[in-house]
Amino acid sequence: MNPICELLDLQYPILQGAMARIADSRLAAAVSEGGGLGIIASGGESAQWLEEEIDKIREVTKRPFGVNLMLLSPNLDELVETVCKKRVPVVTTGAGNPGKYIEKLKKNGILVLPVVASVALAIRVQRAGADAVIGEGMEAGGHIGEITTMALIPQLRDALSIPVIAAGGIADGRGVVAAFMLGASGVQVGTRFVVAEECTVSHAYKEAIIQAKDSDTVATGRSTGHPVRVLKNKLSRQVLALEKNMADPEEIARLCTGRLWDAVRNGDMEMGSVMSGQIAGLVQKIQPAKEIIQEMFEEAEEVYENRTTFCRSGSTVFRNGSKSI
Ligand code: TUI
Repeated sequence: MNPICELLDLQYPILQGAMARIADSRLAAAVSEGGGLGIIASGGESAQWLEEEIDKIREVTKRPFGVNLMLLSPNLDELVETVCKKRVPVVTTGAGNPGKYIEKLKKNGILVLPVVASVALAIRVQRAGADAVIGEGMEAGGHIGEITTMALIPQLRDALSIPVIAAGGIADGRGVVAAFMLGASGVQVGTRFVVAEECTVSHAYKEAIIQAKDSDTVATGRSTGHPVRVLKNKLSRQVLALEKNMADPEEIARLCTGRLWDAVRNGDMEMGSVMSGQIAGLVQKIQPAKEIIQEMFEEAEEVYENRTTFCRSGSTVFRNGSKSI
């Protein structure tokens, strides 16, 4: 049995990325009902909003779900209280070191899966009692670290005894197989779930992801210490120009305030912050979340069966598959 399916009681070892302002109970419920782990993103939201979303997901699914705590949230203590009070099954964390909250969460019977962007932080959270880590490469959308998924996952695997889930650049069966070959026991997918039928973002946001090519994202905000991957547009060009001129980070922060909301709810694709991973170029159509999950894992099986041999004479492990060259 897969260790992530076992730990989280899932049909498929897939987590839905906790996208701030995007991942609400409607998307999370659809992913959980589809056999993965749906996650409600609390970044930018009030404790009351979170409480209502937890109630809503419990009304529509009996399957496990998670809540993400964005560690830069100004109301973080309140959000921690809420997840403990509501006894959510799983918490993921992002954008910081969750060390000091892990004990409290564990005492409330919550499984804790921090998102990490480096081996150093992963070792610290394992020591603090994390149940697994989500290693997120810089191909991912939103707030990112510096290391790619390809380089990060095997290094996490070697450094840790807890399971590793791979995130960043995964949107189809090939990505799933690649992640597992690097040592991951599960995957987390964000960008492809933005275009799920059940995702409540503006239609313009979904369309922008579907239209995007491989080179259409850029990381802005490196100078502020909080790099964020977004689709290139007028806002990203303005931010990069300010950064090039060594503008005051306060000025950049002011320019970006409320921009994610503008993209997500108002469909502003020019001056909104359209967070997206580099894999957007692979995302082709709007589909129900359940279909996305099934398609990814059916493809993963097929890709694994038909893998190309790398050994001239053919080893017993890496035989020629029917489609190999
Ligand atoms: O957190 C994310 N992705 C996000 S959060 C977000 S909301 C936001 N908006 C504007 C600015 C900042 C955040 C949008 N997307 N992914 C998980 C993640 N965590 N990626 C990278 C990290 C990370 C980076 C550095 C985690 C820890 C870290 O260092 C912590 C430390 O203290 O060592």
